[in-house]
Amino acid sequence: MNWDIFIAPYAQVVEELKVKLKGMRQQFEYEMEQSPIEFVTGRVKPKSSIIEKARRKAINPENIENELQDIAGVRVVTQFVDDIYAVVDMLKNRHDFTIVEEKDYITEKKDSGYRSYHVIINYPVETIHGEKIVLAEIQIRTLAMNFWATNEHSLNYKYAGKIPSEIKARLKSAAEAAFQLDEEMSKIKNEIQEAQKVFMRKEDQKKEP
Ligand code: 0O2
Repeated sequence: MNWDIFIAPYAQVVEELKVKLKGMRQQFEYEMEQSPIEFVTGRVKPKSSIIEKARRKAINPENIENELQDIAGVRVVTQFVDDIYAVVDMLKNRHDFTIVEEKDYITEKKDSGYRSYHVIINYPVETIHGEKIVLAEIQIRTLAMNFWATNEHSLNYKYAGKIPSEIKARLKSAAEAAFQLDEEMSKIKNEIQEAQKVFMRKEDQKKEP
């Protein structure tokens, strides 16, 4: 298998999805005061990680395309947990790809403490040989979830997947602290919005003759 030829459609999908999702963010900024999308990143899984994951999951090299869902991956980072679900709803309303699976690791966090919402899509990409349907993964998470996951991911890399149990326990409690921060920030935002509404109503009443 020629690796460059194999990976080219995935690289194309990552670029297209980044443009589209960044476009959503831009549109929100033009039309509203704030966007549920803070930033968007994307990457093609490196060859060594694809081979390692396929081996770990006992995937036949012939089936990598159909069974490895995250060779093309984009990440949407939001400020608040509510924003994650707003983004998921928007993804569901789109017609340029179909959702094949959803993994809600927010209501059901992973053992490590990991929280995020994963949407797996079938994305039709145009190649020089015609249309090709490619699997891609969109990870949607808050800034706090992203901070935790980025750190935990680098530690996992540093310890070659064998993080000492004491550090694992501390990471789990750090994940809870990050989630509590998310909840507290949401409460503060909602209370401020409520207070603003009451203030506006009172201002309107003052103007009435
Ligand atoms: P990378 O470097 O991000 O590409 P799995 O069996 O869990 O490895 P699967 O079945 O594809 O994989 O499903 P999952 O767990 O829904 O999605 C895997 C991806 O989610 C990971 O990709 C990570 O990006 C992220 N993820 C899942 N669990 C954790 C976790 O505990 N900590 C962190 N930091 N990220 C997580 P890769 O292939 O691991 O790596």
